[in-house]
Amino acid sequence: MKKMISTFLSGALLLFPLSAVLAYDGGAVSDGGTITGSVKFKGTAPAPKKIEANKDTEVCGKTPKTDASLIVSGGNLVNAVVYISDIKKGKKMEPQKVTLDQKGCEYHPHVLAFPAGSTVEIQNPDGILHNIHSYSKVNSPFNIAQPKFKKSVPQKIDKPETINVKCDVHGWMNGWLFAAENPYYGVTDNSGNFKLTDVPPGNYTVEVWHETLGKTTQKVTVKAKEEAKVNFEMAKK
Ligand SMILES: [Cu+2]
Repeated sequence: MKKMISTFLSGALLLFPLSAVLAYDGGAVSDGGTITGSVKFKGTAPAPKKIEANKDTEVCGKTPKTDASLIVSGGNLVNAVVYISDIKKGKKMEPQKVTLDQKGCEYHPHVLAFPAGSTVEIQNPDGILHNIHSYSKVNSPFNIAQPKFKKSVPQKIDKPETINVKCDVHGWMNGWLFAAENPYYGVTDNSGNFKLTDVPPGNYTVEVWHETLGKTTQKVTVKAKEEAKVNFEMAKK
């Protein structure tokens, strides 16, 4: 009896962390469909505010800067992250090496999306001091002084989270890291379009996150080897 209990316990201990940790199960998908669509801005897009780079002007002032917190291009919403929020099983997810560049005292890209577990190479080609500071809650926050001679600093982001990053030296520098829970995500460009491929047939929730406009969701049904269309429109609240 004692042995049975201990076997049960060790089995339960083995199983519990697996089910708790493996929120997403990746593998081969042979009959996947595609989700495509666009994200539009509803209303008249405000003119982007000019940013005055009033520090290290010889480097930071070289290029004109505008506030990137709401960019609309021909009615299309730029820098919105589109993802499936409730998929548990699908194509393989591999950690990546991605780059966040601080060139010209701005974060490029402004919104960087990657699978959780990836390493972000934070680059400083400016030849001045930057100090990247993350406002993370799920992952441990980081605060890295990057003097001019430190061209690149790797930072691993382990858990899914949307993280705001700022520079403690240059107050206008503002960016976002989107550490995805699954491989079905994309960031809209000037076209406002997105495409999520190799999605196993099923019913899903597609979510859009934008730093200024918040979140919106829609349900979508994906059929084998077919394309499902879903279009979003977001407005200022
Ligand atoms: Cu900086």
